[in-house]
Amino acid sequence: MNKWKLMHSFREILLEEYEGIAKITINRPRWRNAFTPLTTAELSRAFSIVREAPQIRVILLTGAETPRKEGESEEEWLRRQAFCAGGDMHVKGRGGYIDEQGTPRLSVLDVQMQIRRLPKPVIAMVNGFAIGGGHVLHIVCDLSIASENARFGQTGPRVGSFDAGFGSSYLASIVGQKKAREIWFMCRQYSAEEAERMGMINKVVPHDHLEEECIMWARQMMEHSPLALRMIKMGLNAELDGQAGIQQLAGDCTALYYMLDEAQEGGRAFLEKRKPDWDKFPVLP
Ligand code: S0N
Repeated sequence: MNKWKLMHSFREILLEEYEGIAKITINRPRWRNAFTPLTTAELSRAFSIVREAPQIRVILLTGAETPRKEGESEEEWLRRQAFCAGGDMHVKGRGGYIDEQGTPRLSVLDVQMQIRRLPKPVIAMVNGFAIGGGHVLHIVCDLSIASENARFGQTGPRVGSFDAGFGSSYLASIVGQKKAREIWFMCRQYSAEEAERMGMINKVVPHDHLEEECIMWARQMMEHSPLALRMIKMGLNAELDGQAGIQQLAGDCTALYYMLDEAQEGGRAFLEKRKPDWDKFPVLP
C-alpha cells in the first residue's frame, strides 16, 4: 500500500507527504527526469508549499522510476533509473530552456536558492543518474543518500552548458578544487561508491532500501530541535552565499530575537509612550 498522501497536483512532478516528511519527485522518467521550465516552476511551487506547511519537517527530493520492461534483468532496469539528467535538451534554446510561452529561462537557479534557503533539511534521495543540472540539484541539498546503482557527473562542457555557480563552487568546497575541476573538465561518470569516497554523498544503500533509509534519517532529524537545525543550516551556508547568506542567517537571528521579551519591550514602550526599560535584560558575558 502507498503510504504517501498527495499534497498538491502537478504535471511534471509529484508532491506527497507522510508523517511530517514531504517527498518531491521529478516525474519525467521517459527522459531520465530531465527538467523543463515547467518542471522547475513546479519544483519552485512545491518548495514554497513545503516551506509554508507547519507539519512538514524534512523534505526528500527524488526522481520517478521507469517500469521494468518485459524480460529485462533487474541489473539493466536499475541501470536505467534516474534522479535527474539535468536540463531537457529538447527545449534548450538560445538564452535558456524555452517555456510553453516561448520565453527562455534558467529557472533551476531559483530552485537551487530555494533549497539552500529552506529552513528545513532537504535530503536528495538519489535513485539513479544524477547528471548535469541534476547533479547540481543533489549537491545543493543538505544531505544526499544514494542507491548502489546511482551515477554522478557533470556533462556541461560536452553538451554546451555549465553551472559555474553552486554547481562548481559548492562542489569544490565539498570535494576540493582539484576534484571539482576534474569532474567538470573531464565530464566523467562516477559510481555511488566513488561519490561517497569523495564526500559528495552521505551514504550508499541497496536500491530497495533507499526510501526506508531516507525516512530513517528524516525521522532522526525530526527528533532534534527544528530551530537548531535551521540555524546550523544557515550558518553552514553563510560564507559561501556571501552577503545573501549573511542576510539569511541574520534574518533568522532577528526572528529569534523577536521571540524574546527584550524585543517585545522596545515595541511595547513605543506604543505606551514611555522609555523602554532595558535594565530588565542583563547583558550576559
Ligand atoms: C543520463 C544519461 C547518462 C543516461 O544514459 P542512458 O541510460 O544511456 O539513457 P539515454 O538513452 O541517453 O536516455 C534515455 C532517453 O532520455 C533522453 N534524455 C536523457 N537526458 C536528457 C536530457 N537532459 N534532455 C533531454 N532528453 C534526455 C534521451 O535522449 C533518451 O531519449 P530517447 O529514448 O528518445 O533517445 C544520458 O541520458 C545523458 O547523458 N543525458 C544527458 C545529460 C545532460 O547532458 N544533461 C544536460 C546538462 N546540462 C544541464 O543540465 C544544464 C545546466 C543547468 O541546468 C543550468 C546551469 C547553470 C545555469 C542555469 C542552468 C539551467 O539550465 O537552468
